[in-house]
Amino acid sequence: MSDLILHHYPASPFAEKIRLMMGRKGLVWRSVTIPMIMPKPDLVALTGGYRRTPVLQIGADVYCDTALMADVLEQRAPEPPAFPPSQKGLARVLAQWADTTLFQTAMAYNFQPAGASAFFPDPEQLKIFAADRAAMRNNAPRMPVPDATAAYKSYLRRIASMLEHQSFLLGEHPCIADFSVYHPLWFTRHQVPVLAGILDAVPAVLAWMDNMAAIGHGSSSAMTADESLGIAQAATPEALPQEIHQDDHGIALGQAVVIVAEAFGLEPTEGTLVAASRTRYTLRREDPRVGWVHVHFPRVGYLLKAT
Ligand SMILES: N[C@@H](CCC(=O)N[C@@H](CS)C(=O)NCC(=O)O)C(=O)O
Repeated sequence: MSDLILHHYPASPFAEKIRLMMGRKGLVWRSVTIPMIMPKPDLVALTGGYRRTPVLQIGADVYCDTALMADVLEQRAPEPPAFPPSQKGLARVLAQWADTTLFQTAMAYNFQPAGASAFFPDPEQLKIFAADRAAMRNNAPRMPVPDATAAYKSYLRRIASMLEHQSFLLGEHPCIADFSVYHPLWFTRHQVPVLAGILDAVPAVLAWMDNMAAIGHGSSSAMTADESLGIAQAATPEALPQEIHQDDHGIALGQAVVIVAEAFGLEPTEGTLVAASRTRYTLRREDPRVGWVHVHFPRVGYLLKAT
């Protein structure tokens, strides 16, 4: 079986979600450190444009977005399950709320001036980072800090109330909702500890965070970007599963397409559409440094267009 190769950097909250999911499943994985800001030439050689963090590579298959990576990990290592059988829909909806609304609110709080200068003590570095993220948001302003603070406090109380009678958000075991809700809070607690006092009002959340942190990251070993590109070059994409082709766009398989995230990080990925299942799109593309690869995106959160 090909190695799981995670392209990420230590301070990435979404990467922390996947690192913990791999820990929960006791997986062994390879770790490629990528830059926090553009340019990311090695990553983009694999994805064809997509630049967000993390990206999961398995041979010549490249998986974009942690929602899709969670499904891939579940298929590869079904035990223990990350999707509670009786609450799959609820778990996905809660995870999606956390990956969007909770994440954006928490990051607006985390990157208020005190957090930003603690995270980037060098003002020049902070300026470069802020410009990169502003471009990713198409220069839309972040939520004002007082509004983000108020909303974050409300969300933390809601999370605390879910933990009143159970150890994890939807029961006695961590599921996809826990991993998604955890990562923005992890950033507050561990990356901008100067702002972590906001968590003191919700001790049940802090105790749950301790339990989440105790899951660990499984077993990883470092790999260079060049090595990972060589692995893609030497591999052949996995055969696509025989799933029903769901055409919602009037685009046939074999057509040239472009996929762009719905919001935040709008770098397009171009290729040939080779699969459009109920849950994901797959593009086939060739790059001089990696040969032919399949790049997979979830449907939710991404726009598909014919070129
Ligand atoms: N919906 C995406 C969101 C990923 C995301 O926004 N990641 C942040 C970092 S945690 C990012 O890409 N920031 C810019 C960068 O790393 O270049 C996912 O679930 O993977």
